[in-house]
Amino acid sequence: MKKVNYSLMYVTDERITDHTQFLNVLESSLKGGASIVQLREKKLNTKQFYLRAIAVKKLCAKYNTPLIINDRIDIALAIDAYGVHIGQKDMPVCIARTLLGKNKIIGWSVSNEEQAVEANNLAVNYIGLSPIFKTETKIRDLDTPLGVEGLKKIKKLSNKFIICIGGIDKSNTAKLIQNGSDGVAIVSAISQANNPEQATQQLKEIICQTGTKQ
Ligand code: TZP
Ligand code: MG
Repeated sequence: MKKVNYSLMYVTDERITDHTQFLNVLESSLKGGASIVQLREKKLNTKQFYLRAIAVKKLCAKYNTPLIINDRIDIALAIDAYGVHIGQKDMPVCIARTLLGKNKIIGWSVSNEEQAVEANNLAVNYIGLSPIFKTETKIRDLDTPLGVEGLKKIKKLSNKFIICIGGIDKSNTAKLIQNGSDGVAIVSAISQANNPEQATQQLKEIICQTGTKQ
C-alpha cells in the first residue's frame, strides 16, 4: 500500500444538504491542501450515498487525494475507495479487514486507553481519537473529550498512527501535533469557514510548521 499522508483529513459535513455546495466545499478543501478525505453520511439512503461517493471520488481523484468512507464497507468496496473509517459499534475490525483485503486503509475510532491498547493488536492503519475536544458537530454517542492529556497518555501506549478529531481548529492544531498526533480530522473549521480553501491552507501551514513525522 502507498504511504498515506494522514496530516489533514477533511471529514465531509452532512449538514450541507445542497449537493453542488457540498462539492464546492469539498473542492475548496482539496485546493487548500487536505491530504485525505473522509466521506461521512448518516442521513442518506444507500443509493444516495453510493451516488455521492462516486461524485466525491471523482473530485478527490482530480487532486490525487485519497478518499475513505465512514461506516459503509459495502460502499467503499463498490466505488473502490482507499479505505474506511469505522467506529466501536460498526463492523468488527477483523471482519472489516477480511472484507476489504490487506490493501485498504482501516481507521478505527478510539475514545479511551483500553480501546487504544486493543487497537495495537488489530489490523487498523490508524486510530481516530474521538473526541479530543468538545464539539457541536457530533452530539450523539460522544464520550468525554480526551484533551491533550488524553492524547499524551494514548501516544505512549499506541503503536498506530493517531488522528485526533473533535473541536479542532487553527487555535489548537499545533498543540495536538506537538503532543504526538500524526494528523487532525476536521469538519466545521473547514466546512463552516467563510473561506474553506483558505481555512484548509492555514491549517496545513500550521501542521507543516509544527512538523509531522510523515
Ligand atoms: N467524530 C468525533 S467528533 C466528530 C466526529 C465525526 C465531529 C467533529 O467535527 P468538528 O466540527 O471538526 O468538531
Ligand atoms: Mg461509525
